[in-house]
Amino acid sequence: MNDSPRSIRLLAFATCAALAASCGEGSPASAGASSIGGDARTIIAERNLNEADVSAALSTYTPTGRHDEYYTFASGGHAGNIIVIGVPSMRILKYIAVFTPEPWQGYGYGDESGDLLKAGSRAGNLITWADQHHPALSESGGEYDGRWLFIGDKANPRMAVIDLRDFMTKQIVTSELLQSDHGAAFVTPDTDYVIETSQYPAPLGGKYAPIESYDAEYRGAMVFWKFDKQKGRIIPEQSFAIELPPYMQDLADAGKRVSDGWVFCNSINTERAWGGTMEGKPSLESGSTQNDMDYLHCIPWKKAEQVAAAGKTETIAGMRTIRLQTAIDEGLLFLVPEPKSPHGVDITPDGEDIVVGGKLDTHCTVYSATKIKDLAEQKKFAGRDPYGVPVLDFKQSIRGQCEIGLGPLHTQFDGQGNAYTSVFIESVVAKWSLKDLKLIEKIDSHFNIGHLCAAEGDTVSPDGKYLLAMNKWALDRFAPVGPLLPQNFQLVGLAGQKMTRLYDMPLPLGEPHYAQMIKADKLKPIEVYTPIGTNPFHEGVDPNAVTAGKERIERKDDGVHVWMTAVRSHFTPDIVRVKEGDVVHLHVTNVEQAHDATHGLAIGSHNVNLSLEPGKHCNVTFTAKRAGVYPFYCTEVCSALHLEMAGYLLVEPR
Ligand code: CUK
Repeated sequence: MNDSPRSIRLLAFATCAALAASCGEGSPASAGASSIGGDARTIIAERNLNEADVSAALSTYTPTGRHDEYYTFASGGHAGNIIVIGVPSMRILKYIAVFTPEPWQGYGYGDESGDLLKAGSRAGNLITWADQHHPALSESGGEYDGRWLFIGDKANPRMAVIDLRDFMTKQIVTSELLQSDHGAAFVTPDTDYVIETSQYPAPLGGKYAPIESYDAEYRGAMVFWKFDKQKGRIIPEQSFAIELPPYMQDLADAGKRVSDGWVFCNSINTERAWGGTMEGKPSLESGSTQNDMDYLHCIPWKKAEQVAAAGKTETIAGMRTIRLQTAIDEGLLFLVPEPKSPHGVDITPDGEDIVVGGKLDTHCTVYSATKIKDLAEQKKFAGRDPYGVPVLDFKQSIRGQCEIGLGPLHTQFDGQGNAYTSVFIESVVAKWSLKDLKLIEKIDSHFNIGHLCAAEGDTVSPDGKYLLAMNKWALDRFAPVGPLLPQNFQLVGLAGQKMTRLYDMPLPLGEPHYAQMIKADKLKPIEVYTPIGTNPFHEGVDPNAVTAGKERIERKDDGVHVWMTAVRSHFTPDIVRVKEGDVVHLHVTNVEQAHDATHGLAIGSHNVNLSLEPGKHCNVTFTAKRAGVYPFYCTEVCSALHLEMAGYLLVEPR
């Protein structure tokens, strides 16, 4: 940890040069015998490595027991989880279960985690997957504070709250106001609100309206989920939404510093195309790309918060909603043209510049928050959209444009005045200067980069140093695994004169889209649950927590209750007798406080699978439908007598 990557790199070059000199050119490795794990010089020759390879290896290699400098929290995409990755080692540290049941963590297999997943039901359906795009770390004063993480689900618009003390999902909320999201999650600089914006317009509140009434009945909306930092929970009753015109709102970013109090959101399909290729209409793809300009949405959310507090809302599907006309009347929504099918909108560390990448454009357009606010406040409008929303003049709103390359998407910052933009079609990361909007350098990505993520790169004080290129295509980068290929995360070093590629990491479980990278020392994870009997989903000791000596089995009106403890290497009780058809309520406490002394509890044939970290309490309810003898046992190797940590569920016939 005391060696900076830059000094490591310099050392690497020095070492390499010395090695190359002493090796002599093309000195052949001795045939047959391998020197892997032996002499460095020979390994370099044998593995056919060059200077850059060795430098990259030394920049990321992390000896045993040494911790990473950064955590990256990447969306797990379709897998509905979060991937925690150490940087620079690129070692996966954990998957955090969010929207999908996860057996190792017992997530979705106990009463409370089951209820959590049920809270994310939509249209009466329990949903067991997600399409996660954008994780957002909680912020204080525009800095990551290491306390919470949020993520949305594009397919089934929901918002999840993850506690970074125990890396567990604590809450899932959803509103039928929206039928999809994409601009989610984004937080305001003090995490007062977590923002979720719809992508595909639909009648608000989960209603039906014919698609022919798209212009009149279909709408977008931006939801401001109120986050209570004391409780660590979203408070749906204190949340509100703003109705938006039926454009396809895309990514959003909350203003900071100069632009604090505002949120900016892209849109595509301002043409309001809705497909119908088999009904003689143009495809959505062609219908939505007719206009040269779409609209950046500029929303003063602090003002909107006051309008909502004044009760100028209508409750739709349980959500206090500021209707579009009210938003126009109260000065809560302004549009600014933005070039052709924009995608990313990212605000500079000082909050002054709003960088927009156009998928079908070659520029990043840099808007000025000050100019936009002035035009909005002075009501200097260039016109109105078909819904009467004021439109600001493009030229008067921008500071300039930077010629980037084909298909700029997302931008992050290094705190040294540089911006880094992912360029999808050209498949590069472009580094450019914010001061004079000039391109500095490009580095190839393999291949077709989507998002990128620099160390604390969207905060008020980015660190530079590392950047993660999140590539959609891997093609030939890894050993072939059939037609479905992993994504490729490429770690890029920013500390040197030039950007350097340090590591390729295949990501084989979903399309992650976005990640955020935070300095590791900002997190303060707990080691065990204290006091013993803590229920992580309730906070505090569970009313059914068990202490040693108080284990018991009782038959009650609602079924058989079993209060059980787990400790190396036994469950108490280890025989559970019930009758065929009984509802069984199992209350299990791991009464240990030793670091990493985790037990599991599996009961065969009953879909019961708990993870019992030290001090944790779990409740699970199941029905013993069929008479029989069912062993139960600990699923985490916990001691030399782990195999003996077992018991029997005896289901007697009626
Ligand atoms: S993203 Cu969601 S389509 Cu560029 Cu933020 Cu991948």
